[in-house]
Amino acid sequence: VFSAVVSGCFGQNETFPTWFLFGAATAAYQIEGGWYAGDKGESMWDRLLHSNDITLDSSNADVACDSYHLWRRDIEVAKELGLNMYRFSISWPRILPSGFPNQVSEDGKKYYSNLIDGLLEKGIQPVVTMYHWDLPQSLQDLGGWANPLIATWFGDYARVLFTLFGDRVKYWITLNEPLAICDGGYNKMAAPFLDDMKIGGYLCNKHVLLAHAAAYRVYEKEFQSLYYGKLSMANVFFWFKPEKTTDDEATKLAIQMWEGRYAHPIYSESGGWPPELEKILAENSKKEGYPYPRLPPFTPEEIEFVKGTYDFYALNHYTTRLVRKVDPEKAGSWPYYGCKEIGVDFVNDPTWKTAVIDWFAIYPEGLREQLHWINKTYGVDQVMITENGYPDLNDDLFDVQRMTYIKTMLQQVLLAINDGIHVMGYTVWSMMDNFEWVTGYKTKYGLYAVDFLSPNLTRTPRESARFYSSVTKGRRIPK
Ligand code: BGP
Repeated sequence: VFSAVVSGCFGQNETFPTWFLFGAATAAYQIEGGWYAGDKGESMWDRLLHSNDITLDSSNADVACDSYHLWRRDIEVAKELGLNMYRFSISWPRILPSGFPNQVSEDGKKYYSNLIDGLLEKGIQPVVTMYHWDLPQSLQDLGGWANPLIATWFGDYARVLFTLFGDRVKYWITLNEPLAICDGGYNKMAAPFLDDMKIGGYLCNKHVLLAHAAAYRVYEKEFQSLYYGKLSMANVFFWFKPEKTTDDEATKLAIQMWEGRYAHPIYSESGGWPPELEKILAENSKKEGYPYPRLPPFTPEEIEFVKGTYDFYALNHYTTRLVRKVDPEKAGSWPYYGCKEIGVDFVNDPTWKTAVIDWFAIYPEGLREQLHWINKTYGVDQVMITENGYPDLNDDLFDVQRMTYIKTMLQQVLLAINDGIHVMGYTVWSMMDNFEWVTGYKTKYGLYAVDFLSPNLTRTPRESARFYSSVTKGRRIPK
């Protein structure tokens, strides 16, 4: 209250509120290794990379950061950073080797239980992602995210997790980035690496939403009154701005295509697909002679089932792009399928700097603008930034650009809080270098560098880690 009064009377508050969560994130397949340890089942990423050479450095994540063995060191790292929250994911096939709850792995149970207890002992809240892309291969063999039964399978898996860990985990992220699961997985960018966006990808769109909702409803009905946890699905979005005023309408549509498709069914008052987008996509499939609309319609019961399944908005934010309206025929198809559907291209503002990856524009104000958009559009009063980070290709410990990126993003978070948006926390991707999907170990995002050639995969703090720990300790951004 005192800080609110001070900020109200004397301008901007420069410290983060006492309840604010400072975190860093990782994901099971990217760090754990131990791909065949204990009785773990095979995941679709295991299968994909054991049988194809598709990563930039021909690598896979059989060992990765070996967090399966080195989890105690990971907890120390989180502590050194002064985190009060660590976001990690549970590997579905490590807990349920067959994909189904007929057999719960003792080994998997012990592994995550130890990790959660170890974090809590150090005063660090676990924020647990239930699915960060490593689907049991057994379920992929049954059609994976294109099979409507996956909503039930995911609900059953969720029940196992809530039963095992619900007494200790208060923040759950059901799915990480449905956009990457569907638009990536069915557009040859991620496992299962299919080229089937127009049918499989859009089926996936509906099923991820139903699966998320199934997990949310299980918690609501069977666990909420016991554990009082908070759940959400983490959406990844570029923030979009028009290149010129003539691109305003195209930008609104782009926001619907990449943000609304996954958010409108959950957060809007009406529920269901964003109407304008649904119409355009249905016309596109008609034009091609496909008898069904691209976005599979929800029944009225499904709309109600999905609507309102959130306790906060979980946002993975990395960058901002300018939208240019173009002829759909001439639109590019990168980074995600969809540009051709709605007739847009993405461009960089020439005044913005970029990271090593040329599409990764640095425009920190975009984060605050996106937080305002979410708040205004959906009236959500709590948002957690579940990922934000800076890619680089070199191993340098003196990572000034990453440090500056995090600093300027945190400044925007503080401004948003001062604007009255309840930002619950901020999470750096990533706590340490790891296996970055199709770029293998080439792209570095870590606050800590990992020496992948050393026998004990040494974790060493970068300059950005020192900076971030000074923020977490002082709860303010050093000048
Ligand atoms: C997010 C994913 C993370 C991580 C990060 C960096 O979208 O949730 O798992 O990989 O992006 O992505 P990339 O390695 O594709 O640059």
